[in-house]
Amino acid sequence: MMSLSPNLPPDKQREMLRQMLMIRRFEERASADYLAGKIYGVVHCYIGEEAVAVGVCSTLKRDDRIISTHRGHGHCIAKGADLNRMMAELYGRQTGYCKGKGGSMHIADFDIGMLGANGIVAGGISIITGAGLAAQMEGKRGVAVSFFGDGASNAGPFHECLNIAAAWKLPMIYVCENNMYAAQTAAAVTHALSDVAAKAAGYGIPGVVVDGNDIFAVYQATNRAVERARAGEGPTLIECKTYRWRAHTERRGQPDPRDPAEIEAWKGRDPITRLERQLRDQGHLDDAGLRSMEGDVMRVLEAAVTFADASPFPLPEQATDDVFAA
Ligand SMILES: Cc1ncc(C[n+]2csc(CCOP(=O)(O)OP(=O)(O)O)c2C)c(N)n1
Ligand SMILES: [Mg+2]
Repeated sequence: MMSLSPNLPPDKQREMLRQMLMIRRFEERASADYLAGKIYGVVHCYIGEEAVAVGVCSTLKRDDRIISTHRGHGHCIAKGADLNRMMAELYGRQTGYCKGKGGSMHIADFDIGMLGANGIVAGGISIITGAGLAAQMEGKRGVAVSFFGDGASNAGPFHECLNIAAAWKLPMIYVCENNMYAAQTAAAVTHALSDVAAKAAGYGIPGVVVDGNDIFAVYQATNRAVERARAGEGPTLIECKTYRWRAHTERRGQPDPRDPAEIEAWKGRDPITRLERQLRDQGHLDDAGLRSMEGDVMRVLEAAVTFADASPFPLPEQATDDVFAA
């Protein structure tokens, strides 16, 4: 069952589907190219969780700010990052977001309010709470969104930031992507509560649980939180229950202790198939429309790969350029 679609124009709903498809195809390619040795560093795939990034970011304006995690491609794409520069960064090229020296976990684009992926679990929560304070001081009704995992919700920054954001009524939306695991550890091993959202009560702010594979449920919960934040009423914690389809990172022989039956069951709740079916049922999408959308996504992706592959690697003498401290 999918929640009722909000009163969104069909064009916007199709755009949400297109963005989810873009994330999935981008990562399928990134995974294949990583295993083929064309991509360096570490790649953490978001496949299966696409409805969270797209559902949340679809409620935001360009000037609103978000921060991401080590699993950041979905957030980047949903906030409008440039696919060419993203792929070039994964390929380690000069034309990438970090001139090829950062890789997957350091992509940022301040022009679109994307303050960065982050390899430090929970590290982004503090940075974006500072951006929430900045938004409050700017007085332009901007909001700031923190994406983080179930594992990160056990780390100090989560608690410190929710506390101060609640006390100062910062225009924050804390989005926990509860995919039930932190690397190899099941959430049940390290959480006494089954709902991360319940922790909001300790800070006197609303905490809501949503089906993170239902894009409209994510959209509606975020929209309410954004309205509350823009009205100066303070932060909300939204817990999106979801699941990653792939192992923690892309690596040959990467252990995945999860039950294959559990993985299959979650594939049956594919957020993309669910939205596609709903759009078809409403008469907003047909076979030709879907084919053309897939074609567009693949064209953008292929162009990004071609761009990345044709770009130069950074030169040895550029190794310390843009390094501010060592
Ligand atoms: C401070 C810190 N501790 C440990 C790690 C190693 N590490 C990387 S990802 C990860 C698990 C994070 O789990 P979660 O927050 O649930 O995010 P998910 O990977 O499930 O999206 C860990 C422990 C790290 N990167 N940073
Ligand atoms: Mg997790």
